Amino acid sequence: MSSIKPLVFSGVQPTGNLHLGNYLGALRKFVALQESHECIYCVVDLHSITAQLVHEDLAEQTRSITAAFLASGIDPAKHIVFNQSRVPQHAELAWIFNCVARIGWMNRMTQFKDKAGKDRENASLGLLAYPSLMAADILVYRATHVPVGEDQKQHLELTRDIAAKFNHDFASRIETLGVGEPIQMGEETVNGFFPLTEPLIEGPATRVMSLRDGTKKMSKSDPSDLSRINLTDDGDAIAKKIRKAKTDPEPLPSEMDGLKARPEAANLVGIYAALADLTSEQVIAEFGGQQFSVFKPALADLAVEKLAPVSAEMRRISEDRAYVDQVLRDGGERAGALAEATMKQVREIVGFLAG
Ligand code: AQP
Repeated sequence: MSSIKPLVFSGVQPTGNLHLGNYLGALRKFVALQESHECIYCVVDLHSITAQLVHEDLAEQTRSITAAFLASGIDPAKHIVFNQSRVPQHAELAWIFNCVARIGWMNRMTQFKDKAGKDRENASLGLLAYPSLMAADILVYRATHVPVGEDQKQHLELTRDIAAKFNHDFASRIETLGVGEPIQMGEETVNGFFPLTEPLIEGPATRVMSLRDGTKKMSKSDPSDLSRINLTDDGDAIAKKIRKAKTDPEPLPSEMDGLKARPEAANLVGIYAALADLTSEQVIAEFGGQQFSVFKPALADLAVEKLAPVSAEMRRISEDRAYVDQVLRDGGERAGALAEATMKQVREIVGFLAG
């Protein structure tokens, strides 16, 4: 019987307030997948120290992301919610993957290039190795599916490369120990230990853009708060940010093609579609030909209707610190048991002496 079963894993860094991009690109998908899959959702605190080492409020940020998970509708009793640093097997597997992956692979990552900036020599080694830890987060559970935003696609391709190279480099030990599974590699089926994880990147809001610049991703670290809608914003703040969102003077087009050279308009249409569970085509069919003076208030009403209950629930849950900590402790124990089962086999495959 195969021990690789369909399993969803994903994580969010505790590096600031969650925004609409995180919500539509990740959290809402996390919630939907609970119906069809076993899921593990992680607050990836080890990742948060790669770009900036000292965070005065790391513990509070970790609780706040957990509260956002729970407020969005993740059920911590049926699924697993925990913070990464509680399960040291993530870091242990990441070290092995550091020795599997090549420096050239890491140097090509656009997130590393963006975050390291011009002075790459001065970036932390952790920032360079970030995708290796991300591969370990996923593969320590031998997870098969990972819901993420478009920006994480390249890291997931690297996760597949690391899994494939591990399976290849240790092929004979995997065979001898009898711990392999049939893994589909393109047309071929090979005997391997780690699955080739599938990214789940679908829908109209896989890359929500800044409200101030439709060519830049909506991001926690953008200095302008007007560039993003935070999950903690109240109704007035949400409405104000949408009213002030950058647009052009033209009305919305009647055909999708008309959005091609209009990134800000395309972004607002995508956000409306995702919040209303429609396609962008359906939004264009409804609002095509209308001015932004009509579309923006409709979008603001919809955003407030969908986000206000989440932000109220987040505030309520955040006040119950003991409950949030208990969820993370309990999730950490359950995740730790699963991760240790994988690592026992990995240690044997690599050949470390134990016992
Ligand atoms: N703009 C976005 N549109 C769609 N999805 C997004 N995600 C992030 N931004 C967008 C997805 O949210 C999940 C969690 O991301 P994260 O917080 O762990 O890391 P991040 O991508 O670094 O988030 P930010 O907000 O962009 O932070 P900074 O400013 O620190 O870089 C992931 O699934 C991500 O794809």
